[in-house]
Amino acid sequence: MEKLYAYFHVNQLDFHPKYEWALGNRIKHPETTKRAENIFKKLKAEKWIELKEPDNIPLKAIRDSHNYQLITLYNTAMALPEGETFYPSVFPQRKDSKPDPTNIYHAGFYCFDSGTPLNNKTWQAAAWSAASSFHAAKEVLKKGSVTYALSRPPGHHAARDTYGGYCYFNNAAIAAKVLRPKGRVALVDVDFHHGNGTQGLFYRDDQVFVTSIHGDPREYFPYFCGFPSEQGSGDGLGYNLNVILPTGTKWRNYKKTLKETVIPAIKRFEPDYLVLSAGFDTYHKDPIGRFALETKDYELMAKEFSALGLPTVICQEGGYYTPDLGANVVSFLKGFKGRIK
Ligand code: OKP
Ligand code: ZN
Repeated sequence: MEKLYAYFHVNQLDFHPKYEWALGNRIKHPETTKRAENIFKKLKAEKWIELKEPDNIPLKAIRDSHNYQLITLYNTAMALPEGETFYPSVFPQRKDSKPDPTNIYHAGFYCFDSGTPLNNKTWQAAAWSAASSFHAAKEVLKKGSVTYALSRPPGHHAARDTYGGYCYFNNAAIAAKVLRPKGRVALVDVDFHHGNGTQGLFYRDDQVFVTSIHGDPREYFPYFCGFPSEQGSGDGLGYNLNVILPTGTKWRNYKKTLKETVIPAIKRFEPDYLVLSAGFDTYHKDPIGRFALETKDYELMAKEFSALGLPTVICQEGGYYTPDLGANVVSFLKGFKGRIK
């Protein structure tokens, strides 16, 4: 059997978000480097997985998904003194504001939450995270295989012009845009949270079908979107599918939704490629997500996607119960064994 390629660069570890707010309490930031380290360690122990260091990402590939103001802002953050972190505290209404992305104090214009800090290493980590998914997609384009990107920091909340939800560059969208010129792409988001950034990036696109399964946005982050009524617009109408599952959902019901709703919708779209936004904050022990999946369920979930028989890029998103994160990722990747070439 050939090996499953997993992409990761050590520079992704240089960024350390410090804290975020939870009901007025300053809590340790959940998106730690320990997450990636735990995944890396577990991948390394699997003989059938080959770790690959990605090349740099061309700026063009970032610009395909993000505008120059957002890119400029991260550049501005690079000039912050070592150890200094910027948390926006002013979030203007978008109408009539005159933001300047070379001024770090204007970051709130481009940001939609208070848990996604900027410092002089944000660009580096986010760009190498994007490089991991970019090169994972390039490999799939070349070989028609299945690859995994250990994309940390995650990406699915980042839109063309905004960041938030621990996300800076939309890694999965960047992967999808590598594949898009060669065929139709189904992008499936199984993170506990709605992939608002991804939805926005492809909302008017009929060549990329975006579907997300998540907790109720009336109760959980990102709160204001992710509803089934959001179905795309213009050419993209009918190419966006949001599915909300109840708090506490276990594999039995998750599977039912996959089999009855999500997989049939993917098949109707007749995609040539599959991109997965693979979040593991659906885990029963996750401190942020509120579903109740177990380690073995991730392999079963992956088998449902693997059965589609599509060239596939798997991008890491959330998952905050660090001790079991690597095991959950390996379980998921096992579902694709036998599809590796
Ligand atoms: C990122 B991803 C908890 C607050 C939650 C934002 C959650 C971001 C999730 N105290 N804040 O995994 O989709
Ligand atoms: Zn999440």
